[in-house]
Amino acid sequence: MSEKKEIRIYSNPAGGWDALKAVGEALEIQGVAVSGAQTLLHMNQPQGFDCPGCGWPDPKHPSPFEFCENGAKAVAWEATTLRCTPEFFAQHTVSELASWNDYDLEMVGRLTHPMVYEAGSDRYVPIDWDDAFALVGDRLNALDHPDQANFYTSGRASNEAAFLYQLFVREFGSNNFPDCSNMCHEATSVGLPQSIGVGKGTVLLEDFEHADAIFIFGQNPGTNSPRMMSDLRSASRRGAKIVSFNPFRERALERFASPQDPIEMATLGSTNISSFLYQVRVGGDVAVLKGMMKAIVEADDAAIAADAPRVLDIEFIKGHTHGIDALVADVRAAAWDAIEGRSGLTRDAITNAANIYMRADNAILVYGMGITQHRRGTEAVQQIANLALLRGNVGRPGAGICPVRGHSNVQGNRTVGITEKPNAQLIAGIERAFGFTPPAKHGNDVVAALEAMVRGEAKVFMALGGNFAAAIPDWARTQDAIRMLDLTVHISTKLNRSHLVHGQHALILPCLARTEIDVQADGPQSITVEDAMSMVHASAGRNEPASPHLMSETAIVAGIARATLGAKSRVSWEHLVASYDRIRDAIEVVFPIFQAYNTRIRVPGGFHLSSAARERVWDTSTGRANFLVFDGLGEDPARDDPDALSLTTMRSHDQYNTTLYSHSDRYRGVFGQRDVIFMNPRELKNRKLQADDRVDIFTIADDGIERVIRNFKVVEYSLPDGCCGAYYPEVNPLVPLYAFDPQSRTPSYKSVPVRIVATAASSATELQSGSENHA
Ligand SMILES: Nc1nc2c(c(=O)[nH]1)N[C@H]1C(S)=C(S)[C@@H](COP(=O)(O)OP(=O)(O)OC[C@H]3O[C@@H](n4cnc5c(=O)[nH]c(N)nc54)[C@H](O)[C@@H]3O)O[C@H]1N2
Ligand SMILES: Nc1nc2c(c(=O)[nH]1)N[C@H]1C(S)=C(S)[C@@H](COP(=O)(O)OP(=O)(O)OC[C@H]3O[C@@H](n4cnc5c(=O)[nH]c(N)nc54)[C@H](O)[C@@H]3O)O[C@H]1N2
Ligand SMILES: [Mo]
Repeated sequence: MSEKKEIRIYSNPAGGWDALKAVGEALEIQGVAVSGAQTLLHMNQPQGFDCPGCGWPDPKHPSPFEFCENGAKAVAWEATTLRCTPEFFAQHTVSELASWNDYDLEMVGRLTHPMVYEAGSDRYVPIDWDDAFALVGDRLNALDHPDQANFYTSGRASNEAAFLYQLFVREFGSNNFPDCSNMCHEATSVGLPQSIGVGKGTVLLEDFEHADAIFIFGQNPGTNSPRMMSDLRSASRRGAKIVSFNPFRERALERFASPQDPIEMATLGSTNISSFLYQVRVGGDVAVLKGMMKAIVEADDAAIAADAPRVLDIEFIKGHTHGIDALVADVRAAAWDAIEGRSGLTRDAITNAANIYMRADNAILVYGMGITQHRRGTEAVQQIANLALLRGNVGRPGAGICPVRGHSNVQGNRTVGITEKPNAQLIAGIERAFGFTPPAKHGNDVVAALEAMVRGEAKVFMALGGNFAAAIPDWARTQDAIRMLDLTVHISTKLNRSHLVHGQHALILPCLARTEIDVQADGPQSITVEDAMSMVHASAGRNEPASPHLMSETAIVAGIARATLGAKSRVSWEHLVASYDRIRDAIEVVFPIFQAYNTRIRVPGGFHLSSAARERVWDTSTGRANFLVFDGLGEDPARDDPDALSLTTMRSHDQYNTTLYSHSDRYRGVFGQRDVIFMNPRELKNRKLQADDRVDIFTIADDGIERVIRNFKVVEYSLPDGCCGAYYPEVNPLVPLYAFDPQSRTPSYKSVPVRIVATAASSATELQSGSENHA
C-alpha cells in the first residue's frame, strides 16, 4: 500500500467517523470485507471469541457491536485472505526477505505450511510436521544441558497452550522462560507483590462506574486499549474527574467520540476525557507521585491543625499498612523545586492533581508502559501503590490500582505457570498432577536469555508466538547472537523479522489463530484466556482455518514434547490434546484457584480469579500492605549531559507491537512514514534544527559502543523540555542491553539518553535512497 507521506495536524476527537473508516480500510486491505464484518460480530460475545488485541475486559452486557477500531484491525489482520505459501518462499531467498520492511513481511499473509530453513538455497522449504517435531527433539536432546535452550512466550497463547508449554519445558528440565511480560508489565508482577501482596491489579470493570476520580499515568488508551474509552467516557459524563500524565497530549486522553453513540456521531460531537492532561517529562512520574503525596501530607497537617477531618485514611493505615512513617518522612524531605525540575510540572499543577485526588471518595490509579519501562520501573509502580494506600483506595468499590496489561492473555500465561521463577506451590502442583519433580533453579528471563546468547552459551531458541528479534533491545548485538544459535523455532501466524534473524537450523511452525475453528480428536475445542482484570472466560473461533495444514498451538507443543521426551514422559500428550477439558482439569490440579474450571468457564462471561488485596488480605512479608520508599526522584540518564535528551519509544495508532497495520499515526498527525522523531520547538532551536530536517540519533552509552540510527525526520511537537519520542520497534537498536530495571529486569525502553545531530548532507541522500525497505 502506498500512503502519502505527510505531517498534518489532526484536529478531530479520537474515535468517531475516522475510526469506522479505518476499520473499513483494514478489512479491505486484508480482503475480508464481508466475512470479516461477520467475524467482528462474534468478537467479545459470550459465545464468540476473545479479541486477539488487548487485554481490556469485556462488559457484562456487550452490545452487538462490541469491538473497537484496533480490535477490528487485529481481527482483519488474522482473518486476512492473503497467504504466505511454499510457492512464495520458493521465490524469495531469506537474505532478500531480510531487506523487506516489517509491514511488507506480514502483508504476505497467513503462513500455510510448516517450513524449514535450507542453507544451500538460503530458502525456507516445506517440511512434514513429524519431521519438524523430530528435528526439534534431536537438537534439544543433543544439548549438554537443558538450560542451553530458551523458551519464549508472547502473551497471545491460550491458557491451555501456555500450560502445556511450561509443562513440556519443565519436564525437559529447564525454567528458561523469557516472556513478553519481561519487556512489559514485569515491574507490576515484581513491584506490587512487595506493596500489596499480589502482582496484578485490584479493580474490576464495574469499579469504573463508581470512581470519583481516575488518574492515568503513561498509558494511551485510545490506541492500545480502545474499549477502555467507553468506560472513561461514561465516567467523564457522570462527572468523575480524569487526570492524565503523559509527555504527549494523546488525543484520546483529551476527547473522544463514541462510534457506539448515534447522537455523538450524527452531531460530530465528542466527550472531553481528561479534566487535566499534564505533560510530564519522560521519567518524571516518580517526582509527580512524590509531589502529590507531599501535597497530601501537607494538607493532612493543615487538617490536624484546624481540627478538621484527616486527609489520610488513618483507620486504614493503622489497620492494614506498614511503613507510613518512613514514607511521610521521605515525601516531607523532597524539595518542591527538585520535584518541579524533575517532573517538568509546576507545584501548582501537582497540587491541583493532589486536590482532585483528596476530594475523591474513590479513586482508580491506571498505568501502562510509561511507568514500567524505565530503569526504576518497579519502584515507580510502588509509588503508585503508596498513593493509593494513603487514602485506602484499595479493596473497596470504585477504587484501586489498574495496571493495563498488554497482550490479550499475557496475564493468563503467567497464572498457568509461564515464569522463570517457579514457586514452591507450582513445583508441588506439578508433582501432584504428573508425578515428576520439575527443576527449582530459576531460569532465564528476556535479558538473561539475551545475555546468554551474546556470551555464546545458548544453543536453541523456541518461541510460542511473538516477534522476539524485533521486540528486544540492542539489535546489533542481540540479533547477531541469535544468528549464532544452532536452532530457532517459531510457532507463528505470520511471517516476521524473527523468521529471518535465524539460527543455523530454523523452523517456522504455522498455527491456528483465535478466530479459527479448532478441531481435535474429541471434536471442536474452546480455549480460555484471562483478561487484565483477572476474568477467565472461554473463546472459540468460527472461521475456517487459513490452511488445512495448520495445527493448534496446543497440538504443536504436544507434538514437540512427544518428539523430545519420547516414551519416558510422564505426560500423556495426545490424550490431553484430544480434549482441552482434560488440560483444564490438569490446570486445576496444579493450581487450586482454578477449582471447577470446566464448569465455571461454561457460564457466559466466565469467572473472576479473586485477588487477596481486593479483599484487603495482604500476602506480603509483613502481612500488611507496605509503603515503600523511593530513594531520590528518579533516574535522569540525560541530566548530566547538557546536550542529551531522554528518548521515549511508543506505539503508533496503527500498529500492534511489531505488527504494522500501516505507516500512519493518525492522532499524532503523521502519515505514510515512521522514521520520525518528535521534538519540541525549544529543543530544536537549541540544536539549530527545524521541522522536516533529517537527524542522526546517538545513544549516550556507558560501554563505549556506538549505537546510532540515521536519517530520521524531525517532527515539531508539543513535548516537555529534555525529551523526545520515536516509534517502537524502529529505534530498538538504540536501547542498550545493559539498561534495565534491576528488580524487574525490564529494558528501559522509555528512557534512553540520546544525542541528536543533523544528518550530514552526503549521507542523508545516500541513506534516503536505501532506507525505504528497512525496518
Ligand atoms: N492497538 C494496539 N493495542 C495494544 C498494543 C499495540 O501495540 N497496539 N500493544 C499491547 C501491549 S503488549 C501493551 S504492553 C500495551 C501498551 O500500551 P501503552 O502502555 O499505552 O503503551 P505505549 O504506547 O508504549 O506507551 C504508553 C504511553 O506512555 C507515554 N509515555 C512515554 N514515556 C512516558 C513517561 O516517562 N511517563 C509517562 N507518564 N508517560 C510516558 C507515551 O506517550 C504513551 O502515550 O498495549 C497493548 N495493546
Ligand atoms: N522500544 C520498545 N520495545 C518494546 C516495547 C516498547 O514499548 N518499546 N514494548 C515491549 C512490549 S510491552 C512487548 S509485550 C513486546 C512484544 O513482543 P512480542 O509479543 O514478541 O511481539 P508481537 O509484535 O506482539 O508479535 C507479533 C507476531 O506474533 C505472531 N502471532 C500473532 N498472533 C498469534 C497467535 O495467535 N499465535 C501465535 N503463535 N503467534 C501469533 C505473528 O507471527 C506476529 O508476527 O515488545 C517489547 N518491546
Ligand atoms: Mo506488552
